[in-house]
Amino acid sequence: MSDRNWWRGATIYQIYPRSFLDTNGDGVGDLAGATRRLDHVAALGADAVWLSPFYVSPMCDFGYDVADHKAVDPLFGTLEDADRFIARAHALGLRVLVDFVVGHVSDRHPWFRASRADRLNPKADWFTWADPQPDGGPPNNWLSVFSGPAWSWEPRRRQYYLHHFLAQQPSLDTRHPDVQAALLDVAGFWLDRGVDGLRLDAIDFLGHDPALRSNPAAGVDPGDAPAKLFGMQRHENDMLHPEGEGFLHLLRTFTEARGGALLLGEVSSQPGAFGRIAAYTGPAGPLQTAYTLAPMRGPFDAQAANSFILEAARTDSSPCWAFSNHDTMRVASRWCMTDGKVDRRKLALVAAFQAALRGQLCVYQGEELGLTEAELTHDQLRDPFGIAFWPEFKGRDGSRTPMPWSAEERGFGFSDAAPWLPFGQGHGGCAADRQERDPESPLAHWRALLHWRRDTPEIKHGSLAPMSLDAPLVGFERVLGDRRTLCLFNLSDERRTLSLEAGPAVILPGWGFQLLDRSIARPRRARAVAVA
Ligand code: ISL
Ligand code: CA
Repeated sequence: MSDRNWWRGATIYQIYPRSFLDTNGDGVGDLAGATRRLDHVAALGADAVWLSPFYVSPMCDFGYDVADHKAVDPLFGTLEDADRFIARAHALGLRVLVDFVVGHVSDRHPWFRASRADRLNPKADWFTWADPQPDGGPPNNWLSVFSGPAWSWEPRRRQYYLHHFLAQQPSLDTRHPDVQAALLDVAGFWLDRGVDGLRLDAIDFLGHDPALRSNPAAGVDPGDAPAKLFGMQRHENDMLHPEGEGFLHLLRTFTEARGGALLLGEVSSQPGAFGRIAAYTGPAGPLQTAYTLAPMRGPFDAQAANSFILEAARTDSSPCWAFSNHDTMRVASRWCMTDGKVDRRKLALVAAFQAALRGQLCVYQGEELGLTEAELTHDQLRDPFGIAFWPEFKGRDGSRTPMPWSAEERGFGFSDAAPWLPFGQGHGGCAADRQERDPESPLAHWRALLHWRRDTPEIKHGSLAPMSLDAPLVGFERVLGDRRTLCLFNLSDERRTLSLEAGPAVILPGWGFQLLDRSIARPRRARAVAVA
């Protein structure tokens, strides 16, 4: 396997720097803190680390509103701290991905400051500007993901500008050659500093109908609170337009010419997400891999698991499997509860299922500790998305609370000061140092799983053949050459029996899983990961 293919089957650990480790006592995690705990990431068995944005930003969207792509926000440190992070990661054998917010910038970014000044400046067309309707209203009915219209008025130009997210996040026109050159320059800046890949934010929003036609109306899914407004229309014209891929192809060509870099896309949860992942990551697609929040919207049952298995089996697609991240409810609270409490067996099963899939993995900080979604009061919320939709949707802060490193230390080893968000309920008891001493802990399971994945060629690189089993059993076989591993999962509390052609009936106890080597037809317990 050539070095350029290091990402195949890789596990990418996501660090949300604000909440990882604070080293200067201001209650906010920083790059020096992220660097200090990289040994935790390496010991877990990850291959790479993705750092959420740490660039200069007014932090209206906690860094996803970039005001200077080439400078570190003082809250997080300096450019030298970023260099030290990269060097330390490389010394530990970890690749580094940085977040690349290609679709928009902060309204304080010099590009937008110039563009908004008048209609004739050199950057006048770097963003999507449109005249008002005769009644003064916005040019069409497009909505922002974060609530309200996707258009805001700029009195100096007497025009509206497009923003798919906050009004403070004007959308770039990535079809404009000067914008493309400026973005490639940013990519080059970080590649020159040694990063190995880019996580590309919200790529489904890069293209829209050039005629700016309104979206057709649609029903709202009442169970999906963030869709309360956004889901009131079918997003036919404001996003998912093929032109959006144009810049991604340019970026791929650019990175390939520089020795290669991993491009990891973030695909929206609009219907057809996995089809789009195939289009982005298949043979003619611009990216190596992409993930979507779509699977995180529903329950984890046999039907859902089978649908993920079918997606993982597609040879025309290279998905990245993420079950938690900074945008969504933590997996422990979503899929792993029994009678209101976290069920360690379910945590282990979901982790094993994820780790056995074909493709790449994203593991979000704290997922390896089995952290639950924190419950915050309205006063404690910082996320504008949550503030806009409270109380139906409580936003994303519940997944962004600080990491508990030490059960005994003050501030759980995260910070000496009051943290920017409170710790989640019970998170102190889940601290990493406590789990280090517990061989049955979620951390121990995750370590075993990720090392097993790394050391088992058919799990890391093999094809995936779905098995047709009756619920509550689901399973698949991973195959590489003459190596085969059966991955079987019992999504119930009861023992089940299964006849396999190669051997005797196998009993799968509880919410457990076993891995079998068909050639020897007996359970091959995956080093300490099987749950009985
Ligand atoms: O599916 C969606 C809308 O249909 C959303 O999940 C969307 O893809 C997601 O909100 C995009 O998230 C990314 O971009 C945002 C930022 O706030 C998130 O943190 C980031 O992950 C704007 O930059
Ligand atoms: Ca700090």
